[in-house]
Amino acid sequence: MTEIEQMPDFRLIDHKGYKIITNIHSPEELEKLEDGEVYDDDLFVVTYPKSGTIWMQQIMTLIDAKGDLSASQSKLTSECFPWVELTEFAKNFASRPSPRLYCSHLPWYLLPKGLRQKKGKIIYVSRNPKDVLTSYYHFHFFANMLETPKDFEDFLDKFIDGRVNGGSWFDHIRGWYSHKDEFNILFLTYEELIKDLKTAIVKITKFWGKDLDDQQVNNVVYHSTFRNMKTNPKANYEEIPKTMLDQDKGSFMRKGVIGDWKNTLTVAQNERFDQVFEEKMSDCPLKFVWNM
Ligand code: PPS
Repeated sequence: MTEIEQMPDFRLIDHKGYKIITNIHSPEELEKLEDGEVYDDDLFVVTYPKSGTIWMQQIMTLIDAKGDLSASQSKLTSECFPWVELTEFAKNFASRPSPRLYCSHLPWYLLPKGLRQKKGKIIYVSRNPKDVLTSYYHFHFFANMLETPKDFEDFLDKFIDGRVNGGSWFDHIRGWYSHKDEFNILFLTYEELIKDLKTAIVKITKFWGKDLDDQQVNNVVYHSTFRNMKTNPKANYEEIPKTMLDQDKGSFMRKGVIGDWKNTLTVAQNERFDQVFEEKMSDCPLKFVWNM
């Protein structure tokens, strides 16, 4: 059987106003996940796609190992720190041993309801949406479960309308931000991690309630820089099968900078994005860093 014949049928479908992918997500399992029991030592990192998820997976795994890279090398990052919405993990939510670490792209209303009683902790990481859009566009050529865009204009339409895995960036961030007081949540931005990784790591460590000395924090910083993650097969997902990610066509660790959108959006596309941003976000107090 060829690679193509083995490829599962990946289709974007709607689940309660959010977009998921057939064969990796299941509406039935997501429905059950909402009622899953939450424990105080559960920790979720929540992001819209391309906002720094695998970066946070690496940072959190290293904080947990007090900066010891070898402790985080024995298993795939996706096993230590899985996406809760993937069917195999959503199904086993109740039986996973504590303390449970998950990442998720789900909107606020699809994660287990217990989180809304401030049980467990959430770290929400956002990124300026022009860089999210740019990163996501490139990722669609690399990830086989996502439809290859016709061109950037086509992808821009889909992103603005929320016709992508993860749904609307605007709804995602607005939803999480407006419901923040219901959760035990720390908001961080990709840009603050870029600008001062150590300060961000110390903030995360405190929020999580971990106790690391300065050398251990420095080790976490060192092993989670873009350069070091890019050459670490465990951190950059080189081991994911080709049916999911075609390593010849791209990389999770692409550029890792602020402002790459300038190399992709035309002047007209940028003006259109600014107009949509203004319409959808003018009443939201969150501020974004667009350039370094
Ligand atoms: S996904 O598919 O949603 O899990 O993708 P996600 O991990 O959220 O986002 C991938 C982008 O994060 C960048 N990245 C980093 N930037 C700086 N430093 C480090 N250490 C780092 N790790 C990951 C990665 O390069 C992707 O952004 P782009 O702009 O495509 O480079």
